[in-house]
This record gives sequence, C-alpha cells and structure tokens, in this order.
Amino acid sequence: MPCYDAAHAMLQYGTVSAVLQGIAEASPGAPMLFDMSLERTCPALLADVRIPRLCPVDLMSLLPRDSAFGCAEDGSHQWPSLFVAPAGSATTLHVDTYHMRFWMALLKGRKRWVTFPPEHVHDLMPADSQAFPSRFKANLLSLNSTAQHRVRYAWDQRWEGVLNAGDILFLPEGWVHQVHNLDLTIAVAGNFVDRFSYQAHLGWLAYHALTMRDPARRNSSIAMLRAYNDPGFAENKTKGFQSTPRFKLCDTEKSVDPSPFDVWAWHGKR
Ligand SMILES: O=C(O)CCC(=O)C(=O)O
Repeated sequence: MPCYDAAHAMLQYGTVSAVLQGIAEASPGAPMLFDMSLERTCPALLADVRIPRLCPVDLMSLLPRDSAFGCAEDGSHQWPSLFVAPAGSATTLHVDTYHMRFWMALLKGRKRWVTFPPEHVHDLMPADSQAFPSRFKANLLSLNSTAQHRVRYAWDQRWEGVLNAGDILFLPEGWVHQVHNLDLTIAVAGNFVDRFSYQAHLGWLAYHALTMRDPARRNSSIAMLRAYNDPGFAENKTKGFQSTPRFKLCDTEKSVDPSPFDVWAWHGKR
C-alpha cells in the first residue's frame, strides 16, 4: 500500500478532472489531491460547499493575512480543501499542526481512520523530540509482533472506524491519525480553531515560538501570538468565537433527516 507523507503531499495538477481521470486509469503513481485549497484552485466548487454547523468557526482565518497560517498574500484561505485519493493509498501517521481541529465530509468511497488520543503521542515513536511532534516513525500498516511494546500499547487504545460516503468526521486537536483509502475517495475538509481549542492553540504557538530552531517558523508563531493579542483584534476575537463570516453553513433546519451528512458515530474499537 503506498503511503504518502501528509506533511508534503499537497500536489497541484491542471484540473480536478485530470486527477480523477488519472486515478480512474490507475496510472502508476496515480495523482492525488491532498488538502487542496478550494478557494485558490477551485472557486466554482467552493460556492457549493457548506460548512458543518458543528464547526462554524475558524478564529485563525480572521487574523490579518500577513500573520495567519494558511492565508495567502491575496487574502485567500487554505480551508475548506479538497482531497482526492486512489484506492489503496494511505497517509503516514501524523498530528495536524497548530493544534487545529478538523472536519471531513466524505463525498465518495470509504476511508478507514485510525486515531489515538493525545496522551499516546509519545508511545507512537515521534520522529523528533518536540513536546508537540507532528510526525511519527510507527507505521500502522506494518504493525507486527516486533513492533515496540509502547506502540502496541497505544494500538490497543486506538479509536478506529470506516468513514462512508455521506458521513462527516470531527477530529479534536492533538489526535494522532493515519487514514487508509479503501476505495477511490473524494472529500472536502477543513482545519479550524474554535473557542474550545483556542487555549491549546495558543500553547502550541508559544511552545514553537520558544523552541523552533528554524527562524522563519519561530517568527511565524511569534507573529501569530502578537496578532491574537493585538488590541485591534479583540473585537474580532469576540465576534470570531460566534461565527466566521466567510463560512456558508449547512442548513440543518431543512435536513431533519440526518442523511446525507450524518455525524459519524465511532464504531469498530471502543
Ligand atoms: O483523508 C486523508 O487522506 C487524510 C486527511 C488528514 O489526515 C489530514 O488532513 O490531516
């Protein structure tokens, strides 16, 4: 099973249909789209996307464009984004950075999600010694009796389940995860900071501002902390905790029937 590195897998192709065709033809090294900003590359699709009402806020995207991660110079945003992946592919094990929360609406196919609560981060063989590592050496695809005792311990505490087309997944901040595409999958997703994850997000930024060796990454965390604490942002912060104006939310009043987007009830382990 090919494993792609979530941190480096955002690939750009001419058109979404070219990617779908490449996957359908099963060409070797079939292209995929990972976390491709709809606003930047597919604004026509973005017009049809509704954000789940459970995740109506992204405080980070309200920061001034020169400090917010994921906000480009032209003011466009990283999320919501598009994922298209061939059957049989999988991400590496990782945690989303900035302590951001995550939602994913699966439109086609099935994805098997394997996740671990944050307390198991250090059982899963982090690839670096950071307090908040984002990449791991443990590979769940080749977990066998020789896997380290701590990895097998974490494995027993996992939450896993199959996300089906029409389901929405919510992943809290700091959860380690690896995702297996059981079929050709198409999904729309977003990372976000809301009032429940804001303090953890600030803690992540403060930690990185103090420990990052790379000056560019250190300075970007410092700039974000400054921007959140700027008195000019205070009103934005209060309003931002209620809603994010650019988000068009799902009209749940009209969809009393939970389909097509049901909230994914965990099944499988636990
Ligand atoms: O659905 C996927 O392929 C992976 C999504 C993911 O792990 C992420 O965006 O962090």
